[in-house]
Amino acid sequence: MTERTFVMVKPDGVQRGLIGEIVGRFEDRGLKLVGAKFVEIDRDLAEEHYGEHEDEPFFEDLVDFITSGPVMAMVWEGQDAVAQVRAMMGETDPAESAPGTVRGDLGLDLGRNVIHGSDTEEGSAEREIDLFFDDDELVDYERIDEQWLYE
Ligand code: D4T
Repeated sequence: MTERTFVMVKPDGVQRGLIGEIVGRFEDRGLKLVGAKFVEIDRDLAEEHYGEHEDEPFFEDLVDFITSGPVMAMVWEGQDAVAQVRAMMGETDPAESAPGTVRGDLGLDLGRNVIHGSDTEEGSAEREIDLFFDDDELVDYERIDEQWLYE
């Protein structure tokens, strides 16, 4: 099923110059970029985005980190995009992530895990896309390789 997912290169990924590497992986896979913005997240947005973790001991550090510098926020579209992006990202902890995944190739530490992608829970991707993007910031278009990507 064609769906959209929210992806963010976190401040560590931006500072380490990994935006191009990460975008390239999703492009090569055949996913389609339908929205992108390079922004600094304010505390309110960060707290809302990570609301499910507000009672966790790591919550304050997490909000500090995600607001510490610019992030690259994106929406990617494709067949099973949510699950495919999660698989390509690796585990939450880079140390437990398989080589070949973004975190398994590009990270070492749980608190600096380079990338965020919506989880597969029903409605998560839509909620996050709405949090970061207005409808008119998302683009409908066809990529010329679509007939070679999908049967
Ligand atoms: P995000 O949401 O950042 O893409 O990560 P995940 O979806 O893979 O994992 P998560 O929501 O469980 O964790 C959010 C964020 O919190 C950091 N974290 C997590 C942390 O600093 N200490 C911890 O013990 C955990 C579980 C890392 C990712």
